[in-house]
Amino acid sequence: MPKPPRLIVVANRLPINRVGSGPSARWVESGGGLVTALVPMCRAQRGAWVGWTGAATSRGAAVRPFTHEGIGIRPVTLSEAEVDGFYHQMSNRTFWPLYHDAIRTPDFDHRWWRPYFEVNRRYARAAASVAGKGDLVWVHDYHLQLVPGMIRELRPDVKIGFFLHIPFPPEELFAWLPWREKILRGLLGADVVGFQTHASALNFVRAARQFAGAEGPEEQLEFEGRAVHVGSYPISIDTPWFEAQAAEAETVREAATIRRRIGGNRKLILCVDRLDYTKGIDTRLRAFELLLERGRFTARDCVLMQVAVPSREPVFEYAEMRTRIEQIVGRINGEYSEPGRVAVHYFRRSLARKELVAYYRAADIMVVTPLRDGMNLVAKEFVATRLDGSGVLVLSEFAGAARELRRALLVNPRDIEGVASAMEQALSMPRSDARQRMSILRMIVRRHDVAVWAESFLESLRR
Ligand code: ADQ
Repeated sequence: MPKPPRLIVVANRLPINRVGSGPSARWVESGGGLVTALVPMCRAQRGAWVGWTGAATSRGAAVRPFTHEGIGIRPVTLSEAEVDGFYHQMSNRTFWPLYHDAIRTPDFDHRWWRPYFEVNRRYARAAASVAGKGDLVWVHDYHLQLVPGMIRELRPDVKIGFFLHIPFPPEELFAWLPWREKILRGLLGADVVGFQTHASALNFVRAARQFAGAEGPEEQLEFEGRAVHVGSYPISIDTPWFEAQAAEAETVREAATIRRRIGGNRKLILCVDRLDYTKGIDTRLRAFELLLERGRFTARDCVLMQVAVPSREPVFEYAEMRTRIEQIVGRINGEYSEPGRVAVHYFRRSLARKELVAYYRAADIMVVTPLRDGMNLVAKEFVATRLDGSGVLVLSEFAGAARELRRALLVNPRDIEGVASAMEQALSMPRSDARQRMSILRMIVRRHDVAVWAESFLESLRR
């Protein structure tokens, strides 16, 4: 009998982190939806994971492959210069801004192409060396866009899938990329190319026809005599985990403590993001400032809590944005706080996942206003924790999540007046209306969790 295919995941990072040092050092599973969804699948299928360890290593120092709790771990090592050229520069200063509507002007520097290409080739070779005939190799995200094509050259006997976690830009923006044809050829090396939304899938199809000579219908392109299936597979969260965590007595206690500490009767407006310019943190703060300026609600009625995880700090645009956000927070608090009633609480730190759930539970309103976002899991996580059906979600139209979470209060994040009005609407929404909306949102995240997402992608790949 032929062996069932194994799942080989190829992602920028491994699903485990090395903690501690010396003989007591060990590998522990990193959190996050992707890891939670794919690790059990990988384990069940005796699969493998190819990824970077997260620490730069000196040239030539390889970390040997090993097995961790039933999963083959194939570490990819990067030198400091490669972490810079491949990760900080090409991935995060070219692709990240370009694919997010060029919110910041992307930089195109030919010196970054070589490390991007070489690091992609290292991942591809690693994947090719662990895959068996007929295995399913699933490549993730914008760091590794050349990998599908490279694996196909090395191993035409495996099935190759690619999923992009961020948006794929409209053809007019994609056209800016000096390496546009190479990137498309890399992606078209896959059998299945998946996106968060139908709009991104369509953008890709147009670019592939225009710049790489792909032909045929939208969902089944023809490229160099092969069929490439293109589709949208909106990612989701580990809903059962969030529900179970929200129901824990400790979470309920923590949430009550948070509420007591902000002042019992004030409504808590919560915002949780990576500190990234795509997330619209500054415009959202300005909208809250406008709300206070209008005077219908004061710092006695409500408080905005912004939890922001530091991210990509070596990149100039991120440091600049951090300063701007901190200035706005200072300005709002200077103008509108009262003794014992701070208008904006700003925490620049990462929270443990359990703590985060307590904050979700404590909130009355969650405001998620990215200028552009592939999906946005925070919005779905908030919904999953609202076990009693309370809470209002204000959500940007430009987050992939808005395609599904249509009963949120949808806003244009650049329309500061509109966002302020949506916050006012959320603050004064009758409880029954809020519950009705939330019950529909909850049904969506319960039906469509991350396991359903992974299975639907893999089903396309097996076909
Ligand atoms: P991100 O841009 O990182 O992901 P998002 O989807 O919101 O954005 O995921 C962030 C994750 O980090 C969430 O799981 C959230 O709980 C966690 N997080 C945020 N702030 C935190 C804090 N202060 N402390 C602890 N945890 C925090 C990219 C794309 C998204 C896409 C995902 C998955 O940009 O559009 O949804 O990948 O495909």
